[in-house]
Amino acid sequence: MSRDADILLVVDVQNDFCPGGALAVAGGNQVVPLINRLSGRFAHVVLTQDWHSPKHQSFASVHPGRQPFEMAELPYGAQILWPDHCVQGTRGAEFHADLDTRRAELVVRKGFRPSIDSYSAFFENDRRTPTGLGGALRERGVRRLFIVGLATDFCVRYSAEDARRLGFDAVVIEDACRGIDTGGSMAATTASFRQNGVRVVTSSALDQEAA
Ligand code: VGL
Ligand code: ZN
Repeated sequence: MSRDADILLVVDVQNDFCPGGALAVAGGNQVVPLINRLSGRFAHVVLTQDWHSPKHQSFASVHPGRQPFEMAELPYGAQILWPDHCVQGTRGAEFHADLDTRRAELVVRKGFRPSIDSYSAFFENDRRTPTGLGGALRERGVRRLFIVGLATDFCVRYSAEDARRLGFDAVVIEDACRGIDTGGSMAATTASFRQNGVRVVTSSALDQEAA
């Protein structure tokens, strides 16, 4: 697993997605020790960081009368409205204090355009505006991504789908992820992974493969 064509993609392990944060994912903090252990075993580690402008259009607070977790129609399509979270420069947007970021070679910040959300590490939610990660990984000869982090049913899911769409192999390490689960999103994620050829493994199965 230290193959040069593999990377570990660590998605949005930030305070706001951990207990006590603005968009807390149940058990979000529990992935940290496991991800730290995994990152020591990969030759290449890339992080993503949800990094919203203040008054971002994905925030329910900017839509009068709307509540978090409701759906809205934005110019690029349907969008879930979220509590304000991961605002640039805030504590909530910082990586979890125990996440070992020392070996990260690249940090992809996303969601900074005020009018469009970005779940995926590769494309914003119009699914066309690239972040640049696809080109960066291709130029470096990466062929396979192992994906971990928060949240399973949003940023992990969209990143894995887009990785497949771009022709990379995608492996989600499920016990190193936690989900939000709103409106059937976890079930939809399981179905999507199956349909799109995203492999789902446990970290212990990976340990055995490597042994
Ligand atoms: C995420 C909702 C809004 C995620 C980010 O990291 O999965 N979810 N912004
Ligand atoms: Zn966000």
